[in-house]
Amino acid sequence: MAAMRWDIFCRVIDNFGDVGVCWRLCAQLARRGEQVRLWLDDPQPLTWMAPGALEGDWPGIDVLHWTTPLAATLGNSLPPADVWIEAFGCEPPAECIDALASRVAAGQRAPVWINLEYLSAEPYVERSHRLPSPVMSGPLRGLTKWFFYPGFTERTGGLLREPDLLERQATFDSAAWLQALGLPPAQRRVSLFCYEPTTLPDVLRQAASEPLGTDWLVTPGRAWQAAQAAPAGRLHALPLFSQPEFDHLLWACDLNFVRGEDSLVRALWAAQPFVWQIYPQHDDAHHAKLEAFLDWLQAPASLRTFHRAWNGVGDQPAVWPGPNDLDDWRTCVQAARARLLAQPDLCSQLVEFVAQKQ
Ligand code: TRH
Repeated sequence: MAAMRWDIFCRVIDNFGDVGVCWRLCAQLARRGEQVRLWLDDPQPLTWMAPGALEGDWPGIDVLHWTTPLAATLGNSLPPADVWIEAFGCEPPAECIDALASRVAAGQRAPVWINLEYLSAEPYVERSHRLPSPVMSGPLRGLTKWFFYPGFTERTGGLLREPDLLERQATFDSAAWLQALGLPPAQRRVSLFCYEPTTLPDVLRQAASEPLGTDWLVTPGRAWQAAQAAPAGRLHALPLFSQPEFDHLLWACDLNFVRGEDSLVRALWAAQPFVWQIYPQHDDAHHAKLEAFLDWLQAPASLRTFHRAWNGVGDQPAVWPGPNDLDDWRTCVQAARARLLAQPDLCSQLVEFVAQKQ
């Protein structure tokens, strides 16, 4: 199949997940020889997540600053794309919509237009994946967008996974990596990437009271600030890592606390025990999303209870895992990962879907 030109539109709502997911997709498409333009309203996180991205050091990827209004050099003047991906339902820039409307009116073909949705294990994902969404109003009325849902089962769009992931993991030397960071050897090493779980102070205290001792490797920003509010035990402040280095962190720890969307997927690939803090929604819609994920994960009781407490659901306290619990959690994650590895990855499925719709 000939290489295509992809426009990926991303508006940052908050945090790093929007950029993180879009960048990963861009990198994987570019590795397959595709030409990608990533439209970002806030490109700053790429300075640490993907060094060189803003300087044009990544072959096949152009990062474009999506301002409102759009700079005169963008919009109409760029060669048309074969595919439009609007990430998480963001509308493409008005200037791009108008330019496309003129091209369509002149008889040119419209790009395959995909709405790449948020990740969830809830049943609606299988029902909605690949459904058409007719454009009912505006200059592009009459065109069709397509829903594309990431997910954990075969009837979804799958998860982002690099083709060389297993190879990278197999050759990773965690001792050398930790030493290079200047981190001391530890009995139990735990990474912390979270929002502000109310139970965090209690969890830190429980871990600190154990004879084994726990070293917490804490990511900058919200996690570090939350841990600082009630510090207990050995806390190490981490720098902001590039995405590949963030993977190394997860591979080097005995237990990972992750959050949002993209780091959850990375924790699954890391195959170490993990606890997920789900992105909170105002109407508590995230409670059902959490339960659906725990069901899919086939989480043992101790892992379910910990997740609920960590996410402020119900009234049972978080109980710091003993060695047997951690073994159970690891077995569960490894089985889940094996199920996922048997499914095609998101980028491959997306390319195939686009080819069908052209
Ligand atoms: O930052 P997040 O909380 O993002 C969230 C979620 O995506 C959520 O679903 C969405 O609605 C909200 O943003 C707007 O967590 P997430 O998804 O794990 O994204 C973090 C990204 O940052 C991920 O790609 C990993 C990356 N990262 C690094 O590359 N280096 C680092 O040092 C750290 C801490 C993160």
